[in-house]
Amino acid sequence: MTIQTIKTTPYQDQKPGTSGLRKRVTVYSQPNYVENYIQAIFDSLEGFAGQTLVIGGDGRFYNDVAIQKAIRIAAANGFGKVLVGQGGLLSTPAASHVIRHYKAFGGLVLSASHNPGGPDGDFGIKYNIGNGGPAPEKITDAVYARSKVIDSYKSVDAADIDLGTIGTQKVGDMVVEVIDPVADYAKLMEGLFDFDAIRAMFKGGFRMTFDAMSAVTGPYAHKIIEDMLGAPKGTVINGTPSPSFDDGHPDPNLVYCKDMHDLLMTDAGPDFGAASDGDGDRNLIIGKKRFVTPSDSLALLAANAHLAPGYKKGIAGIARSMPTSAAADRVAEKLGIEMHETPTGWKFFGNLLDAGRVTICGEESAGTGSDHVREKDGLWAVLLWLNILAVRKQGVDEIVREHWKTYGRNYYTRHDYEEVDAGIANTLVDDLRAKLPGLVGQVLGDDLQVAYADDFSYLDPVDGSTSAKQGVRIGFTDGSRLVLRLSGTGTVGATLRLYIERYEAADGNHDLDTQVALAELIGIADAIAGIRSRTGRDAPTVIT
Ligand code: VG1
Ligand code: CO
Repeated sequence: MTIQTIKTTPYQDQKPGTSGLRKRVTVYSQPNYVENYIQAIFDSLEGFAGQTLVIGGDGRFYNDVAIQKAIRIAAANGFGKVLVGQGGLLSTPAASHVIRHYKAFGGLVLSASHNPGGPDGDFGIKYNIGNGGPAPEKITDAVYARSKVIDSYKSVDAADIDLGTIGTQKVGDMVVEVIDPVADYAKLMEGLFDFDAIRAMFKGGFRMTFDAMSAVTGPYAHKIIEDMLGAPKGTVINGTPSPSFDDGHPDPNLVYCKDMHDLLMTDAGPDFGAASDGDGDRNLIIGKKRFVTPSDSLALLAANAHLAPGYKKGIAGIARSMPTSAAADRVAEKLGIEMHETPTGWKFFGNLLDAGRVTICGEESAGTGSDHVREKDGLWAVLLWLNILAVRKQGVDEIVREHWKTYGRNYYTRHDYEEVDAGIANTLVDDLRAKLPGLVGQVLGDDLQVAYADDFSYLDPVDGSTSAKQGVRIGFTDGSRLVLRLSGTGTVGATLRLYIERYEAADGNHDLDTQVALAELIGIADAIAGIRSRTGRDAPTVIT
């Protein structure tokens, strides 16, 4: 094998966002764009000679091309072994598990998650460290710095690997093992949950629909939900991964899963509906006539986790991203366990999980997970819900209502304004930041008094690092909250996210329509930030 050192010119835009580097396929297919970025990652790491690297992706367009490049660059840089999912597939949580299970040095997760795919869609590359989780900012900052000055990368002159056949091949001195992407993950799930109880529930006539959105979760869901848990064939829909997600938008929310939602709202619909995103780390949960917001789902899963064998000893603590509603905080308080508020993005949970300070984590964006891996995990959340339903022998709606009667309800919504002009969005946020000190103490709307107004800064209690400017928060004395931040995963213009929350006590009214319950706060947010006047939009692009 000849190791080649190939001259290259750096790009200035390879800055990782909330979750890896996401760009249009048209950007990624520029000369050496992939090569530069992967070499910049390896240049920012130490001690991987002879070690194992895991590679897998969500099967989107360009996955196969990028994987072959990644394998050659890994071989030239001295990795001893690559583990790659058959067909290049590994869901993000499964990749995290494979890294941990085989004690790999790290992994490359090739995905742009919920973003659309295809030749005109998005692609993404994320590096995960040996704990199975996304690289912390210390590493992503180093990768970006390196990418701006890189002048060569290493590769080998080897043929493509056959990704279709399970087994061992060689690229020069490096071993490449193509593995079943589902097997190890399925075994992990079987150890965490009461499969017998869930099987019995399906046998008793329980009906569910799982929408894999033509993305990576299909093979996992077919195997676990239909084959292992005995749900009837057809329970999993859109279960074959497609490079363009069958021209869909693999984001499991009420916009892109509207048909399923509408079906669940009818008497004839199934008992339970669920979906996951492009790379399988997000989840959507809908019971018969009851949509469960991700923030509520986090609180409910934390409160009921002990019903699953994997968590029967209880949970050590809970962490949620800052914009996620405070519903989980009330559960932590009642259980007498630690509660942490972190910036957006799973990378901030890693230290807390590694230190054993939290067991369950979640984000308002439909991500929930636990210490079983170091990523959010869509199917895990679905299986924990099924486990809880099977043990409690109640429907989703009943369980949710009981939860609110115990803890109160955090009405919650997120309004996204997508593809806003980046200049306008940045000015909007800057102007809002400048206003914050003057807001404290003011009474807005009828009688909402501002208790605090700041730009969230996080001090990691484990490694002492600080992450500033993580989103504007305006909190009111009654516990209501407005949060505004710019997305770090979009690829065109800027996406403005406005998060709105209001607490209604345990004995309060839990039956309001969410948008109605939050109308006053939504109006206040617009008045302070001038979202509609500045963006020229009269409504959000997506409401979740
Ligand atoms: C979004 C979500 C965030 C999530 C991230 C990655 O980030 O808000 O909670 O961790 O996507 O999810 P942003 O910066 O666009 O708000 V995934 O499933 O796309 O890897
Ligand atoms: Co995802």
